[in-house]
Amino acid sequence: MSAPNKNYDPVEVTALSAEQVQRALAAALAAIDSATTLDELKEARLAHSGDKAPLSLARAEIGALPPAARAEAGRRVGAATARVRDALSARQAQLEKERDDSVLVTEKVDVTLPFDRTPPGARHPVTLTADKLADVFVAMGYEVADGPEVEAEWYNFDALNIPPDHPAREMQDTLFIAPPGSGIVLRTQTSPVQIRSLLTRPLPLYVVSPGRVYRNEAMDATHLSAFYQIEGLAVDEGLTMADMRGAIQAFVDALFGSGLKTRLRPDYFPFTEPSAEVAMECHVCRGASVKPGADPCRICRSTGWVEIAGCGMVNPRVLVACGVDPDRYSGFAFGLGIERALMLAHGVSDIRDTVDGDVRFSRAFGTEI
Ligand code: FA5
Repeated sequence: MSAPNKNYDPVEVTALSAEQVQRALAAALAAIDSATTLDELKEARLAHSGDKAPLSLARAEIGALPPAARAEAGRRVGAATARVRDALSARQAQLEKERDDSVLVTEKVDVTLPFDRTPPGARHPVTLTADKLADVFVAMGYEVADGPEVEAEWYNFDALNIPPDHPAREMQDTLFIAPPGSGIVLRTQTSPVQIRSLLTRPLPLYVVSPGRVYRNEAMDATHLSAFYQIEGLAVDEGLTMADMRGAIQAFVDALFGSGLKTRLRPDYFPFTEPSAEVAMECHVCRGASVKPGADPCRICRSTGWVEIAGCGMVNPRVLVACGVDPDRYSGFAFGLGIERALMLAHGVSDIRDTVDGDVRFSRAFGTEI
């Protein structure tokens, strides 16, 4: 069955009069003209050229006009619509250009203006010296080992053959940060890393350990209460003092250039036996200041030698404390102060310059800041 016919309900349509078209056109042109931003122009476009705009509605109804009226209405509305379209695109181009011009002005970057940049910073000369020394040993196959600055007394003293009542505990004034009896200290030397390495690493072992240490000492031109040391430890079968001598010569060559003699003289450290004090030929006067009548040398105080490190063969008691068989293994260890080495290498007369934080000190080392 077919659907019932729809009721025919003719709508009477009249064309916009010339006057109405003119008014709609004038309103559109005024809105386009007064749009000062692209957003305002977008609104004007919607209002005067969108589907609901008077001219658009009029155009849509042209087809419903009596044939005789269509041509005239079409021309009138078409011409007005074309003018609106042209005005819109002209204004669009104009506003886009204004926007681009103002962006060029407001976002202009003057690359010739003086800059005010936060300096990126750089590594401190003490760090550079520590790295340089560690690198010498890494190149010889040593590993870099680390240890805590807050250390157990057992590692800092006992295992290093310094029991509680040993007079050697007085050699390094200890800073305690926990109640007496807690067994916790600020490490006074990097030597506890020897113990930590022996207890955790397989043999043979070759380690170097730079790090900060603390002592309850008054600061003066050659003493700090927090300073850096670098420790070396080698434990293997058949190591002798000749091997130790070679290792020491390597770091002297690296820091001061090759050709300086080194000298070992007996010293005492509880954790090495025998122990020695390492001195090197004075790199400034090369011994000349010792001769009668020669100019004095402030670096070596005219002795011809400067002390640079402590060293020795690892005491068998230390090996035993770490479970290492002293009949099979032997070792050597050495330790030196990094600030003191830096002072010697660069002629710094006051160690406090290394902790003042004055950037002029660092710049003198060629550090780029
Ligand atoms: C020791 O600390 C030993 N642990 C070194 C060692 C390691 C010996 C391995 C044998 C085997 P000593 O207390 O001498 O030794 O200190 C070593 C170096 O630290 C000194 O030669 C010196 O360069 C530096 N040093 C010592 N006290 C200070 C201080 N207050 N300020 C700056 N540097 C210091």
